[in-house]
Amino acid sequence: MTSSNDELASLFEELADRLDAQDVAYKPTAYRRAAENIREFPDTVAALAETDGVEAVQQIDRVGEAIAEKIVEYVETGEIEELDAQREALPVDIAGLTSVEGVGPKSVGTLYSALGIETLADLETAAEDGQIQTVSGFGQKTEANILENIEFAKRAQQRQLLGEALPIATDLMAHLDGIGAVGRCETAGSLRRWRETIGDVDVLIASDEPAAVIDAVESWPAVESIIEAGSQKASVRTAGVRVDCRVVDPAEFGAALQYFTGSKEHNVQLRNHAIDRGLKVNEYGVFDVSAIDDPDDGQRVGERIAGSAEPDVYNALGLSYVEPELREGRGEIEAAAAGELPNLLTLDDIRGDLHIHTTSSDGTESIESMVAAATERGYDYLSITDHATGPGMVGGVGLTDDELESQLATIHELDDDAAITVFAGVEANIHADGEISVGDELLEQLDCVVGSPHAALDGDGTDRLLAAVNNPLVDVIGHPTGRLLGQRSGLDIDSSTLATAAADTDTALEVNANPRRLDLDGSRVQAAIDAGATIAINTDAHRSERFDYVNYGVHTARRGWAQSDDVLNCQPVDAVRAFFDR
Ligand code: DGT
Ligand code: CA
Ligand code: CA
Ligand code: ZN
Repeated sequence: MTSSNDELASLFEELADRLDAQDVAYKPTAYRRAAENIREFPDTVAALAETDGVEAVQQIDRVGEAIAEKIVEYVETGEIEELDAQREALPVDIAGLTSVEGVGPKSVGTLYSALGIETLADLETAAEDGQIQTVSGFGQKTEANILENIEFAKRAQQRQLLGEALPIATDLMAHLDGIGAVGRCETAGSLRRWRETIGDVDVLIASDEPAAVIDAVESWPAVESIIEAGSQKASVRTAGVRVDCRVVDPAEFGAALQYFTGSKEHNVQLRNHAIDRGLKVNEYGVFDVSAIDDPDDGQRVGERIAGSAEPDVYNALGLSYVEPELREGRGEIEAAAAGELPNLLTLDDIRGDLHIHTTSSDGTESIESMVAAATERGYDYLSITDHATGPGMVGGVGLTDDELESQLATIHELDDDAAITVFAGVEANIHADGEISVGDELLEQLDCVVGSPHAALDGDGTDRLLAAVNNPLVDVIGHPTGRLLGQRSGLDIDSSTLATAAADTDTALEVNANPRRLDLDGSRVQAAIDAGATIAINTDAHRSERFDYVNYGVHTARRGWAQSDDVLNCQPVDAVRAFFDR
């Protein structure tokens, strides 16, 4: 199987980390930059290496002959000799160890030499025993931080990004779709609720022929190993993800779908709501048990009043249908009972994107190309928000104020000819002190100013973001916490305080739709909306294909109870312009 760009890039990042751990100069930076461009390359680099060889691979920016040779070596042999040698020289779980916030490759090298730490478990034991603080360069405070952050890293290691799990689930569903024995088939669990990370993928299949369905699951080409296979259930592993498939009776499919979608909290509240009404709800149906002496005596007791269709399960309990994204036990049962659930926005409500990049900074397509793609999608408007120079911008990425000024003129010219409205914008850095990395005079001329934190992403960020929200020239706060799922937790923020200020100053808070970010997350969106703030759902696309990420943003906003009138880029262009001007 051909390696994806992502896998290939990860190898060079691992090599960079290992060299860094041994204090090798320059090379790590070169490998990291190459990795970044490999990851973003529009075609499959491994395929290119296979067919056209070393020279062809060198067309990738920052990939020189030495790196190109390693790519070809990997494609031909499945190994990179230098990486293997480095793995032997430093036999540590570098990805695991560096996933602990505050532990970089250099610390890994030092801790290995001083204490022989190879794994996360070693690190935890050493920190608990107070050994870390004895190593030169590591104080008591660092040790305490490591202990605190290791929990997050351990949990993150066991969960997959929604963005990785969803395509896998979609592939399985397509496979099952062609099987005669398969009736209705739906994903359940956290994936159906669009949670940003997934413990495992759950799939439910309605069928009267479970054996044939289990066979079909086992014959899914993506299966790497079969964890267990029974008469009604099969669990398999693919690409590091566990997939649980359950076959259920079509008459009970709706109840099973409700039960296995969760969340656990939602189901507990739903069960209590049912008991209060003399009803029983479980994975087999909703049952009227008012005439039954012991409702707990068996699963299918009393009169079945719902089971085959999921909406009937809610309706039989006197509730309006609760969308999966709302099922987190955050007040949705009470709202459903009162008929006060939000009318959630949908993908069709999105009219434009207010945060994207082009070749002027670190994007891979021209402004014209991004505008054409947005027009093709049926958008009414697009904001061009290339990076301004500043901290967190590696390798000279980012525009100076002068460059931004000339880009602004170009965009306004383009806007005159384009079929859609093109806003001239910028993504400026919000420094640790809350200052913005672009001069006021220029910010005033731009239509759309996105301010985002890019560096110094730990500790409490409320005051820092408040300063930006209160800056009248800032229109949108981009990826407010700066978290990267599974990598860093980002800034702590008091969502309500921030949202109240954002509502007062007409500043939108972003849901960054990149599946590595999904920042704000659902509960923060809910807090923001409760405080009256406006949300913007942006992809931060660095190439037009990534406009598709908007779907992750929409579902994340739905997890935060968002309706279309809560979202800036669900509004017509004049309303958006007026919002920018306020
Ligand atoms: P995950 O996989 O950790 O991302 O989260 P879920 O929500 O997909 O959880 P999972 O796969 O363990 O189980 C799927 C659903 O099945 C879960 O959301 C609710 C239901 N469920 C599982 N175990 C229990 C339980 O012990 N009690 C209740 N009420 N529901 C459960
Ligand atoms: Ca699950
Ligand atoms: Ca499961
Ligand atoms: Zn951006």
